[in-house]
Amino acid sequence: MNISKSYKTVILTGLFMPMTLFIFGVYNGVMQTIYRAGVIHQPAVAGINYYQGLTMHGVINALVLTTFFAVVFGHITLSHYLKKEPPKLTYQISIILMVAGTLMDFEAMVTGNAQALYTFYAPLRDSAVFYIGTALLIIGSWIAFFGWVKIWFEWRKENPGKKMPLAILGTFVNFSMWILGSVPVVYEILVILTPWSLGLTNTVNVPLTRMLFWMFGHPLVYFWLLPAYTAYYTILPKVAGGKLYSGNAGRLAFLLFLILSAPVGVHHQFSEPVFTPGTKLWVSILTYGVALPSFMTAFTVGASLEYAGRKRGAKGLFGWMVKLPYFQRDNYLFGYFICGLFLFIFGGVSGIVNASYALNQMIHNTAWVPGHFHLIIAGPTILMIFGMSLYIYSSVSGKVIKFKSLAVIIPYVWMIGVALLSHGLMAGGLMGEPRRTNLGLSYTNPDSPLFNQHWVSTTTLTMVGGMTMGVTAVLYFIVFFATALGKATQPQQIILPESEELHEEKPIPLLLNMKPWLIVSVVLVMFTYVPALMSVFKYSKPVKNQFQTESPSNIEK
Ligand code: HAS
Repeated sequence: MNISKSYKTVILTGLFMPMTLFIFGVYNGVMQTIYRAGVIHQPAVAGINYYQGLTMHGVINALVLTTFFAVVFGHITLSHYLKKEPPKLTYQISIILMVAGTLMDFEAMVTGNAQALYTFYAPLRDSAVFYIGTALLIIGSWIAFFGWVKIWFEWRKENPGKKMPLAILGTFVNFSMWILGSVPVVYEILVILTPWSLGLTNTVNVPLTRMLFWMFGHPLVYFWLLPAYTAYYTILPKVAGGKLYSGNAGRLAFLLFLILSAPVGVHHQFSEPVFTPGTKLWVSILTYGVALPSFMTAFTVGASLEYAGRKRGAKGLFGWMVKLPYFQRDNYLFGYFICGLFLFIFGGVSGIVNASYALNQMIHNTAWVPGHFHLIIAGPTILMIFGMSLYIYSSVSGKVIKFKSLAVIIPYVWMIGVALLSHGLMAGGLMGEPRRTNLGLSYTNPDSPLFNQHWVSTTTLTMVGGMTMGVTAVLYFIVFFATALGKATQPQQIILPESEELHEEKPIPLLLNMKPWLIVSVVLVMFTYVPALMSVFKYSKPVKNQFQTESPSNIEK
């Protein structure tokens, strides 16, 4: 599909700007591993302290890059399948809010006025600039979605009886869940934290803010994942040389995410005394439930890959794994997808460990948790962003991808880096190594009375992984920016590889209508959070306490 100039500018800005900031995100990630391995025994390097760096790392990588990419991928998906552009006003207002919000966040983080990490837990306090910037970033992404809904209804009127394409269902599920989860955090930010930060109120209800954050925080993690799932179902089978094993299974998986992603945030708060055991048990059960659509995906995507491998001449039980197009210059996307899937197996299994209340007591707040989530965020999420950003930038700008051979090997080296990093973190976590701690000041500093030699090897392994990822990211930046800054020599268009379905499946009405699923989703959220909210108000109250990241002492006293 041809593309208007303004839409093209919005899409390219939505890729170029966060990818530029990602340089800071990556730098601060590598620095984390160096501090923690005890190579540096200082609270700050180059004017950026440990928590400031960790805040930049989390906010840029997990909030900014992922949100921009989800919006850009949504634009491309909707326009590719519906052959329409969303209303200009929506995509322009959306990008303006997102860019303005991101610049505000960046300013606050660079100047040290936002150091409370990507979870911005009170009573740590960030500047109002950071809070408002974050709200703008989120609200901007909603506005893009409203534009897609409009063109979807237009298309449906023009194409009566046609099914919603699976990729659009994936995108709509993702953004419906996103809105459901992000309304509470926008409330937290604008109604509670911003006035508190400006000094207009002098107390804050800490458990309430944490609960509102995690009502958002869990849908957020699936918001990172679902663009990758959309690509696994609708693009990967094609680039693997096969077909999608079952479209209905894909539809069911997405719809299950819609009802189960939002009500499970309390599983991040199992250790908090404010919730009752009943709420924790209920959320634990739902958490096992939300693993189901991922198990289904493992089966459907696995079957699609097996079909592709057999079509390529594979024999025997596992021969298909060898026949897949791993290192092909003209099919570089495959590597980004398969490496993400491989890492996700281990990320998913570790998530299931976390979901058990009893096992969670062992690993909560240890390095195991970042070990778990790097296997997913730095796995399928970032690898999909890497691969598809190159693909989209090249097709929309008409610029040929530079250093293609490098682009082919990047995902494999990155995968090795992530595996080492996460293995180090998880092994350390099982020995009690804390997360979110500058270990180099104490536990991995031989001169400190707190020195713990058991954590030296695990943090060193983590650092080797982190450095491998850092070097690979630099290679990726070379490919991406060389492509982006090159000359346009090809037609500029919106185009996606489109997988066919293997079977002509009977349409199932329930899988073609999002409405009942949306209703169940809201009911489950109420069923979980009304009792949770009642506990919060029963067992906690607003306090005057305030802390700074550098010191554990209460500033109020
Ligand atoms: Fe999680 C903490 C439970 C999935 C991200 N998680 C986190 C945090 C993040 C995060 C960021 O119950 C920390 C937040 C913080 O800062 O405190 N998580 C789960 C469970 C799942 C899960 C049960 N998490 C994710 C996903 C994330 C993510 C997805 C990001 C995108 N997580 C938890 C819990 C905590 C937690 C607790 C709190 C811990 C604490 O105490 O703080 C499940 O949904 C996972 C299901 C996944 C699978 C894997 C399916 C495998 C597939 C690949 C197949 C491969 C193929 C290739 C087909 C069952 C689909 C084969 C071909 C070849 C050739 C090999």
